[in-house]
Amino acid sequence: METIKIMSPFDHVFHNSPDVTRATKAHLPLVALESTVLTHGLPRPQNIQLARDMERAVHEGGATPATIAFLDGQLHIGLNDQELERLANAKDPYKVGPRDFARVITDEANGGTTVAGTMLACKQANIKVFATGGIGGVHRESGFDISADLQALANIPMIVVCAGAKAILDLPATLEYLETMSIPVIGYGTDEFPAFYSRESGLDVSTKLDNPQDIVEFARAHWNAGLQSAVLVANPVPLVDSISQSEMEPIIEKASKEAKEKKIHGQALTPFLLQRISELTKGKSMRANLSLLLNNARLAAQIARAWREAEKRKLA
Ligand code: PSU
Ligand code: MN
Repeated sequence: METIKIMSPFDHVFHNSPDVTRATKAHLPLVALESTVLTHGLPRPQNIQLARDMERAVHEGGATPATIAFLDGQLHIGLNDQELERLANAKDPYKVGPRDFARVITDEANGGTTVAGTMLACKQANIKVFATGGIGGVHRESGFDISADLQALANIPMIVVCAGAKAILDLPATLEYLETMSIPVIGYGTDEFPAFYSRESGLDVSTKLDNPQDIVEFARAHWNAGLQSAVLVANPVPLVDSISQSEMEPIIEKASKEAKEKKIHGQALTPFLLQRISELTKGKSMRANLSLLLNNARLAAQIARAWREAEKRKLA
């Protein structure tokens, strides 16, 4: 079926890569990947290595990866290797949430899109499945620092695969917010909400599901019921790379205290905490972070395939 393209004022900054265009036209499975993890979440050279590994994991899972980012104020849905490298080495890239779109466009700047920023781009590009590391949430340091990720999850209907919310956050408050905003939290093979570096948190998910087909069926039922919110899939970090909550907690407390003393707040807080925790664990937390990111890319590819299968059955 021919689709009629409606031009919007946003079109002149919006670019699908050739791979993404091909996959979209042929109704092949697509997985969006965020880029703040490259620009602000990981140091060089781990960031570019990870970006390539995540793309490969999605390919091997039978889907097309679409890393989303701003280059020179243009929003790219899908980056080639050269563009990935440009982003990973960009000087002072922006951290782009939804409120920063206009700024990065008018400044013609480079930027990594956060979970919320990536979801906004996915809405424009009509991508339904997205893999990240850990979503943002309610910070411990200030009850008013609530990530825009939660707003996006409340308003953009897609399946978001994460390893829980980042453990640096107030997890009970974050889960309450997700409930208030009618965002289902699916534990993938678990009843417990994973805590990013750790598989355990002592907190509940709203549903436990064990395979990609069931997740897709659940998401369809959710949207058919008239809801616009995302479905959050919480996929625990692989056991071999996980760190127990009791080992992580004193380290997170220490990093959090330092952030308060240094008066670090706003956009800088999450990158500061992630980096400080990596130093304090001598890189162990970063290994867990890399491992969970890859694990989420793999699961997202399976879900994207199940999504396309379900779409085909619906049309048949
Ligand atoms: N997951 C990671 N590392 C990261 C992030 C997620 O493993 O750096 C990023 C995501 O892009 C998320 C952002 O949207 O951190 C949250 O930032 P804030 O708390 O300022 O909203
Ligand atoms: Mn914040």
